[in-house]
Amino acid sequence: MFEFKFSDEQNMLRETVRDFTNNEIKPIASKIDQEGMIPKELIRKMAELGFLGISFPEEYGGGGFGEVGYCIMQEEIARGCMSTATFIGAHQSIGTNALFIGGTEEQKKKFIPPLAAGEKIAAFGLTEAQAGSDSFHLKTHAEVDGDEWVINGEKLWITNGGIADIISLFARTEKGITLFAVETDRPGFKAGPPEKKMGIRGSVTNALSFENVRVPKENLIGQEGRGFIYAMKTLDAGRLGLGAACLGVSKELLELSTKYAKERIQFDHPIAQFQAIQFMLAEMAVMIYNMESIVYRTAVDYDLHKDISRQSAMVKYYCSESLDKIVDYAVQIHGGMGYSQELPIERIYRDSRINRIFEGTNEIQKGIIARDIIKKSGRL
Ligand code: MYA
Repeated sequence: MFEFKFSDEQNMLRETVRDFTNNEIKPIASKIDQEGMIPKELIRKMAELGFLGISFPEEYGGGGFGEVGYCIMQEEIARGCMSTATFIGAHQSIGTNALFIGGTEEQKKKFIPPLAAGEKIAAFGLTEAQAGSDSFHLKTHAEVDGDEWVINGEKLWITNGGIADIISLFARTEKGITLFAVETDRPGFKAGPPEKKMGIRGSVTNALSFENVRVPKENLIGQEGRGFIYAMKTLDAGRLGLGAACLGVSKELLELSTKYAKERIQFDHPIAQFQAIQFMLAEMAVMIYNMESIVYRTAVDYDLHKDISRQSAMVKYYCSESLDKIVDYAVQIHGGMGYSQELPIERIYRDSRINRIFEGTNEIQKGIIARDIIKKSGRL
């Protein structure tokens, strides 16, 4: 018999993160949005609770909860604040995970513990002005000079770029795209001002420039020329975590919408009694059930070290498209109140839209899915 069931430990993790979100994140989520930053104090508290390295094995200072645990945590964090979920995702799921995926044993032992403990913050440096969807054609480059690599180039749209201590940086060398760990206190590194965005305003996004930035040879992560594969493998996990965050906020929206529909009286009846509203709630619930099913099925496979490239592209595509429909229904059900800044719905509406764009646009995800289907002659 196959049973879909979380362990006691996983349920406890969910409870812990949910309490934290209710007590520490929800009360300041609107402030985070308005002030365009996540308070250092909140980051410190999350670090203390082990949230910033929850997925990594304990031997590298992580929580040992794997991808399933990471997805549970991101679901609960996103219920309160998508800016905070984005900060965590950029730090843990792609920034640090790239070093974990590509690094040698020695490099993992060196770089992962301070990041998993949240003593240092990471960012993922792949995107450039002319290398967004076409990430393979990035131009940032690195040349050897004695015992060091010298890096030159510009990165764009880097989440956490302006607050990171370490960038997992993808640069071109003679042997192809290569991953480097670049500490941001090295001379020649500069972060531009935070971008002004439609949503996830508390998550900082910056352009970065590298002008003759020197790193020791040991900062070349894994094998020279293997960087693109490391980037793609990292994004496999990142896209899955993004799906989990979409799932969490969708659950929050369904709860808020149901509560409101039961309380709001029109034509002498709670609007929950009207079929037009019921159909929206039903569609939201169906999408959430589907999202939950694919997120955790894929997370289990990731923890079993299976290749999840197609599945995580499906998760990212389906969950972000569903969230957009769900948040739109939530606004509709709440009517004028859904459009007002008095409730969190308006902020969630703005925050949701990015999920169809970052970690690879949904058009790129469909391309990845289609290529795999064609390669396997239609067999899943
Ligand atoms: S990070 C930036 C995101 N950027 C992207 O996602 C870029 C999108 N582009 C691509 O994914 C690739 O360029 C595509 C590659 C797919 C188009 N595992 O021939 P190729 C190998 C292992 O397919 P291309 C961001 O936004 C492949 O076999 N290997 O290349 C973060 C081949 O190898 P070989 C793989 O045609 C924002 C080689 O690579 C994989 O150029 C912050 C080349 O491949 C793989 N998976 O197309 C986010 N794939 O040559 C924070 C390929 O040996 C999020 N290969 O045969 C936080 C969470 C959200 C919270 C929000 C609140 C709700």
